[in-house]
Amino acid sequence: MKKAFILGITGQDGSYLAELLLGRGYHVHGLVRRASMFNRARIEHLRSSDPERLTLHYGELSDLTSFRRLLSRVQPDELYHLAGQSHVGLSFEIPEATCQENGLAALHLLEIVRDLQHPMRVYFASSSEIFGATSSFPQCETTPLDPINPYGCAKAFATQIARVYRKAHGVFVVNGITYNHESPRRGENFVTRKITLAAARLRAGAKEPLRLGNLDAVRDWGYAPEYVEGIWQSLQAEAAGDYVFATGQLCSVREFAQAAFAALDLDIGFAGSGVDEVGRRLDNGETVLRIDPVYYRPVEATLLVGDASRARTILRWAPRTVGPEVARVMALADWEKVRGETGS
Ligand code: G4F
Repeated sequence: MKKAFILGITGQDGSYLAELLLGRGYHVHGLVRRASMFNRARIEHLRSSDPERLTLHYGELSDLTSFRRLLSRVQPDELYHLAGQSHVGLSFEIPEATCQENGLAALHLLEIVRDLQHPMRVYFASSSEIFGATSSFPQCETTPLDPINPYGCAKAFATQIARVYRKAHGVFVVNGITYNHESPRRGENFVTRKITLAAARLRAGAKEPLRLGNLDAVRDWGYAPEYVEGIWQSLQAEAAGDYVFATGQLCSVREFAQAAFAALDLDIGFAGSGVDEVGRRLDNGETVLRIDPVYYRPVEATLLVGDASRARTILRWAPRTVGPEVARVMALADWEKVRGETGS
């Protein structure tokens, strides 16, 4: 039985990946942080359905000696490094922690893997944010790195150091350069989930308008369960390499919001501009969306849109759910959740 180790198993991608691996007969190990509150909602169903093949270990990647001991005991065939501070906006507030968790931690991990006798394949969760201010559209694996926020800088460092370990030390390490990928399991402080939850609550009768930052920001939004398929496939390939995982299509925050509201039969129109822009229901004129500059970022990435040709050719991976359709799937899931909670 193949063994996989997932760092970040309690997150959106980690939980979908654990499901996929268990479905493929793996024994899955995951590292979880000791905290006063449980944060395992996304994998609770797996813990009860597959207790023999899912093993959780308390630990921290920063506790290097313990983590090294754990890895040499478990001896996984595949190691997925999906952990870290994942909020770009927050990285302006906590840049040092972000760079520790998203940059230096990858180097620590590679050093451990390099020393271990047991060979393992490593996946590193890189990000479109490594391209930040690029003027190349769409971006691919060879697009020069040009990050513009602490999060992107940390991911750029880790991506490049992984390339160094691949070339210099022969470590089988893959950089998955993923563009935004969302799902009903997305954290509530990311714009997509914030929108779909607000739409569901509005439909259930809530009156408080949704407050967002830059509605003109555009992203290449895909569907997380499809991205973990590519992540797994990338470690099954003959050779290690970098892969862009993206839809190749752009959608603005405004368009995403419109699609989410429309999925719940709430048509909204926009009026005004800048901080005075508002979203109103077309049927009754009610204001359901306002701008709050607190959510503006000091700098915004340019047009991050990915070319996934390499993943398509080598891994036979292709996204199926794109932008507005992702919004629809998430809004319907949140509506079910809110309906259950409120009895609507
Ligand atoms: O949902 P976001 O916070 O995602 P962002 O910054 O693109 O980062 C996500 O995708 C990256 C690429 O895959 C990952 F590396 C990263 O870990 C994370 O998963 O923001 C998306 C856009 C931004 O332009 C932001 O300015 O939405 C804009 N936005 C507008 N109003 C908002 C809001 N973002 C948030 N979080 N909250 C708002 O109210």
